[in-house]
Amino acid sequence: MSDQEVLFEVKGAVGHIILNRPKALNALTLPMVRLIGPQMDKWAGDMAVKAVVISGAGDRAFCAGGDVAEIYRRKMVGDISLGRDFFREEYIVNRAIFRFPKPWIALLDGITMGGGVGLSVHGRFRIVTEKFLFAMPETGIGLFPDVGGGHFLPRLPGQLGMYLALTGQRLKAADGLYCGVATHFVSSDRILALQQALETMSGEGDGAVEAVLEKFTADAGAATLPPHRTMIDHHFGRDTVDSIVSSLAKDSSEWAQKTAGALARLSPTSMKITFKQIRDGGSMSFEDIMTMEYRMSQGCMNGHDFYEGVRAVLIDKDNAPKWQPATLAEVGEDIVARHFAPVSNDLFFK
Ligand code: QUE
Repeated sequence: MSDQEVLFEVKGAVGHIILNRPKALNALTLPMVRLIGPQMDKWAGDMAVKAVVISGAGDRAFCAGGDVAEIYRRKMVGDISLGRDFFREEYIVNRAIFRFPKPWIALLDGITMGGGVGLSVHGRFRIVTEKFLFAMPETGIGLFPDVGGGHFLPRLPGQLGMYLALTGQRLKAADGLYCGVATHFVSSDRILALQQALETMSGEGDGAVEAVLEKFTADAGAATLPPHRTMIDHHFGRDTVDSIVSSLAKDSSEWAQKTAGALARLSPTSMKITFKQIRDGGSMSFEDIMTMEYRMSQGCMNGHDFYEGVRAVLIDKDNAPKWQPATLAEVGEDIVARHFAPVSNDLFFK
């Protein structure tokens, strides 16, 4: 197997992108981003390529997220350039996927979190299997659900997006389909045959892909979220993070208490900036959202909780981050506003 971090191959009608860091759960690096962007431009203009299929090497993950541990390690030796460049170039690729002129088909046969969601959810087809495990877990590392989370999350039904954004809740296939982050279920042992069928498909456009997929889709089983949906919409539809938390605290149900307990472990700053991102993103264009998210990313790079969160979850693995500020009450409007202020190298799209 090649040791390139991303593999590209045209087979029949399909341009394949294979994320190839299986030992790191295919976590996305800046070199990978710099390979994917230009290849997308080539395939957008290549008549022979009717669709792009993106998948992950190995049997565990599509993509576990951005390689935030590397951003941390560089920062610790005084190099802040990766924290400046990675998010910017990653978001440019997220936007290119959102605007890609041909069917974008993500094969989500494993862990799909953070940056991996950004490589899939903005395309038309998100195929999931029984190994699919989704999350936007960034509030647990002092970040926020970026890569266009400000676009897709507020557009999910009811308050599901705010719930997933704030809690980082993990979803399996059936719940992914229920929320709308996934579009089709295919059994993992049929993924290779699906790829071959796409390579030999006749016609082009979404309709041709749909005709192939029809022959492979299966039942994902029952979702677990529907029984909690009324509570999700009730609690997560409130006007502030503080009122979401106090609303959950007053609800003695097991689900509400478990959810309140989960929120109590997450970065208070991340929760407050995420709330504004998801509420504001519901009425913004994709491009304006990416400008906002780039500002937010740089706010996090200039703060405390991101480095502490990465340390606790990915470096030392003690899972005991010491957030600063430590409580929601201490996160004032000034701190939130600082994450939405223009930056000197703002990311703008034409
Ligand atoms: C939040 C995140 C990430 C995370 C855990 C979080 C993330 C990320 C990884 C990750 C996991 C396994 C790896 C790796 C990275 O974990 O973005 O290299 O092998 O990439 O709670 O945002």
